[in-house]
Amino acid sequence: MTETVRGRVVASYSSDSIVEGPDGELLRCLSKRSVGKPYCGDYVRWRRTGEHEGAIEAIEPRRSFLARPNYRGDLKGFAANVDLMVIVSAVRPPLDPGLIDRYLVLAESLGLDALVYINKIDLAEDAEHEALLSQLAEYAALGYPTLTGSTQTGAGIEELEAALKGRTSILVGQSGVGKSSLVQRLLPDLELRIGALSHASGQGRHTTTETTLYHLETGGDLIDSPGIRTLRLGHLSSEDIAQGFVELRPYLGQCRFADCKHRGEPDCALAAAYEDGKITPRRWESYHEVVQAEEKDRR
Ligand SMILES: Nc1nc2c(ncn2[C@@H]2O[C@H](COP(=O)(O)OP(=O)(O)OP(=O)(O)O)[C@@H](O)[C@H]2O)c(=O)[nH]1
Ligand SMILES: [Mg+2]
Ligand SMILES: [Zn+2]
Repeated sequence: MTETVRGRVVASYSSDSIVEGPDGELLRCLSKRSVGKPYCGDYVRWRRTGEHEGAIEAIEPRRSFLARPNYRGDLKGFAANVDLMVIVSAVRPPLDPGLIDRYLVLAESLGLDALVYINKIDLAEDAEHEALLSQLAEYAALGYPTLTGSTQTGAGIEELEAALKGRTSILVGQSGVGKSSLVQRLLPDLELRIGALSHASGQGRHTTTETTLYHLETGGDLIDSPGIRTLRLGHLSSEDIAQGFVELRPYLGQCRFADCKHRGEPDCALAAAYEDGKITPRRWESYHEVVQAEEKDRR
């Protein structure tokens, strides 16, 4: 039998995956059930079975694994070996700070870096622009890098490219915010690669339906993912969620009651921190919203 070769999964479908071989060849690969399901970004060992066809024999250990519950509450993976989560919002559809907070919780739970990006800045009038900048300032104050840009004017693209350099990043966010447009802007030869992918997968491309990995000229990899409306976090404990609001971290475990829900109990360290202005009213409310929504989901 031929030896196995190392490759990276650039897209994963229900029954097969597209694996990129050492010379850039794209192969349609099946994997044995015993191997487990490969996800976009996975490093795998594969064996050739035909022209542009192979079999995945093993999945290498992951340095990160991104998953979220689906509408039924089942945890579904969507990407692996990611370093940076780029949370993309836009001037239109309007910014959803609650969704950004949820993505930050997910990134923190996985130990990923996060960057908050606002696209379509060309559509913002002066007053709107000011409002967006102050919303971004809230995230910058927490230590998250923030950027604004436009795929139309090219504003912010160089800064984004610099942030993506040399690591694997994933673009996440609502549908229509411009994730795929950002990929297109960053990759001049994209049509070519998408053409090759569509051919290999036998699927056309109109909307983003599959999570797909692209190589940047700067040496990094960029994963485009389909937009979502809500991000459920039912797989995380309320402790995980609190950890995901980074400004609350210094006060966790300091309440009088070990099982404090931080909803008006006496000597609540988090409520005291809030009274002290350590967390903004919007984030404090957002924190409670996330915890309560996920408690309801788990019931
Ligand atoms: N004005 C303006 N429009 C933009 C910009 N970036 C993208 N768009 C438009 O926004 C629409 C959605 O862009 P996409 O890149 O498909 O959005 P997406 O986030 O990939 O959406 P999904 O794949 O559904 O998640 C398209 O019509 C783009 O032309 C921008 O910077 N400015
Ligand atoms: Mg898209
Ligand atoms: Zn408390």
